[in-house]
Amino acid sequence: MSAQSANLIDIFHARHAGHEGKPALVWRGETVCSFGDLPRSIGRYRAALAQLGVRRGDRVMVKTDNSPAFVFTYLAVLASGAIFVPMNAAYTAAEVALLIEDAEPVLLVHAAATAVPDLAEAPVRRVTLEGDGSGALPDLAATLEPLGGAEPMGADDLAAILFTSGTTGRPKGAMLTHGNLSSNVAALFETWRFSDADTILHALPLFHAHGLFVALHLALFSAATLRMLPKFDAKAVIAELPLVSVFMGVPTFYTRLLDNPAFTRDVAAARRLFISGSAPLLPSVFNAFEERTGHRILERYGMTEAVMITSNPYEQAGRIPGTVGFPLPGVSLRVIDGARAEVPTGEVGEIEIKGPNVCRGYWRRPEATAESFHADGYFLTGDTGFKDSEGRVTISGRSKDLIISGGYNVYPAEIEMILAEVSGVQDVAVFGVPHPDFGEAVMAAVTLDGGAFDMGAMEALIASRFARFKQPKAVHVLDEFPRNAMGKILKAKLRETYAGSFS
Ligand code: MCA
Ligand code: AMP
Repeated sequence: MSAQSANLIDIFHARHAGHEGKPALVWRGETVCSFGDLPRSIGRYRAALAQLGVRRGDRVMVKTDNSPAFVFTYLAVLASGAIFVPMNAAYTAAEVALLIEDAEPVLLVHAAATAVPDLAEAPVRRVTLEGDGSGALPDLAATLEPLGGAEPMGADDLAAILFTSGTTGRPKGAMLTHGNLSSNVAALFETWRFSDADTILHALPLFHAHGLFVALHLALFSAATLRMLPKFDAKAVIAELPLVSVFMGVPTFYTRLLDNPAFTRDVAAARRLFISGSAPLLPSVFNAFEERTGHRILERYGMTEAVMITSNPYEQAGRIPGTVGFPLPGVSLRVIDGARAEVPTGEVGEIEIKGPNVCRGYWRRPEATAESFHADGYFLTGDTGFKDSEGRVTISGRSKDLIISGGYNVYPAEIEMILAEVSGVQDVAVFGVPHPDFGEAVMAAVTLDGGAFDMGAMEALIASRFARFKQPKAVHVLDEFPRNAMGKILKAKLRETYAGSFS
C-alpha cells in the first residue's frame, strides 16, 4: 500500500491485518471469502475491469441486485481509481438512459434480463452481472491473475457518483470522494462502537448509500464479518439474526419484522444494536419494538449527498423516539431562517450542514451545486427541523418536495413532468400519503382539459417510464385542484384529502 494514498481500499486493507483467517463475506449462509482472500478477489475484478478498458477517473455504472460479485465489482472500481455509479436495479430503460447520458460511463455492468436502453440509443460497452453473482464479468475475473494493490488516490478524488432525482425532475449526481466516505465510516465506527467482534446482517440494496456506505463500509472498516442477503425478507432476516450483533435498515424493515410473530424477544435478545434510517421511524414503531424486544432502535439521519449526518447516542436511554440525535464527530449542523440566521432553540428552520462527509457537489451541474452550497461551505439539506437545548436534532418536515416510500426517494417533479405530457391532461400533482408498510405511498391527481383522455394510456406510460416504487399507487381525476391565492396547487390539502387511502 502507498503510505500517502487516501484510496478507501488501502484504508480497508490496512485494517484487516491480523484478521486474514476470518470470514469477510457470508452470502446466504455460505462463506464467500476471508479477509485474507479479499485482496485477491478484488484484484481479479480489477484485472477484468482493466481488460474491459476501465481506467482511473472513468465511470463504471452498475445495475444489478445484491451479490458478492456486486461487492467485488464495487471494490475493484475503487481500487482502479475509477468512479462507481450504482443505480436502482428496478429502473426502466428510460431512467437508465438519462443516467448514461449524464454520467458517460465507459462500462455498464448489468443483469442480462434487466431493462437497459438499446446499444444504438446508449452506445456504451456492457458486461453482464446477474443477481445470483454469475455473468460475463465474474467469469472473466475468474480467469485472470489478480491485479494487486490500489491506485493511489487523494482524499478529494471521486470514488462514487450517486444520482438523486431532485426537485427539477432531472437526476443530479452527488459526487462523493474517498475522503467523504472514509471520514464518514470512521465517525460511525466510533459513534456506534464497532469492533472486529461484530457481525453485521445486511439486507439493504447495495445500490444506495445506506447499504453501500453504511452497512458494507462499516464491516470492511471494522474487520467485522458481513452476512449479506439478496434483499430484505422478514423470514430470512429472523433466521440470520441470532448469528449477528448488528442489524440496520429502513423503518419498513422494522414494521415488517414486528408484523411477523416469529420475531420474538429471543431472536433479538443478544444483539448489540438495531439501527434505523433513510426515512422517519414512527415513535409507535420504536415503542412496539422496545416492548417486543427490550431494544431501543438507534435512529440516525443521512442523505446521499453527505452519507450519515446525525445519530442518536449509543447509550440506550439516550435514544429518543422521533429525534435523530446529534451531529456526528466532525459534522456541523445549523438550523436557519430565511435570512440564514440561526433560529433559537426549539424553533423550526432549514437544516444546513458542513463537514468532511459532504459531497463535492453535483456532477456537471454547477448551477445545482451553487444553489445547494453557500459560500461558507454549508450545504442546504432541504430538510426542516429544530434543535433542543442540548443540541439534539428533530426533523419536522422537508422544504424539498420529496416522498420517501419504503426508504426509496421519489421526487414528484420527475413524475409530474411526464404525466403532464399525456393528452387530455391539464394539470398534475404527485404527492405522498401515509402507508402502513412503506411509510408513505405515491399518489397522483390530474385535472383534464376537455380533450380525449385515456387512463389506460396514462398507466402504460407510467409503467414504461418509472420503476415500480415510483409509480403512483392510484391516479385520481379531479374537477379542479385546491390552490392558494397565487394559483399554486396545495399539495398539503391533497395529502389531507387522501390521507386515509391505505389505513
Ligand atoms: C417495492 N415496491 C415499492 C417499494 N419497494 N413500492 C413503494 N415503495 C417501495 N419502497 C413495490 C414493488 O415493486 C411491488 O409492486 C410492491 O411495491 C410490493 O413489493 P414488495 O414485495 O412488498 O417489496 P419488496 O421487494 O419487499 O421491497 C420493499 C423494501 C424495499 C424491502 C422495503 O423497498 C427496500 O429494500 N427498501 C430500502 C430502500 C433503501 O435502501 N433506501 C436507502 C436510500 P407490485 O406488486 O405492484 O409489483 S439511502 C438514503 O436514503 C440515505 C443515505 C439514508 O439516510 O440512508
Ligand atoms: P436520499 O436522497 O435517498 O439520500 O434521502 C435523504 C433524505 O431522507 C433526507 O434528506 C431526509 O429527508 C430523509 N431521511 C433520512 N434519514 C431520515 C430520518 N432518520 N428521519 C427523517 N428523514 C430521514
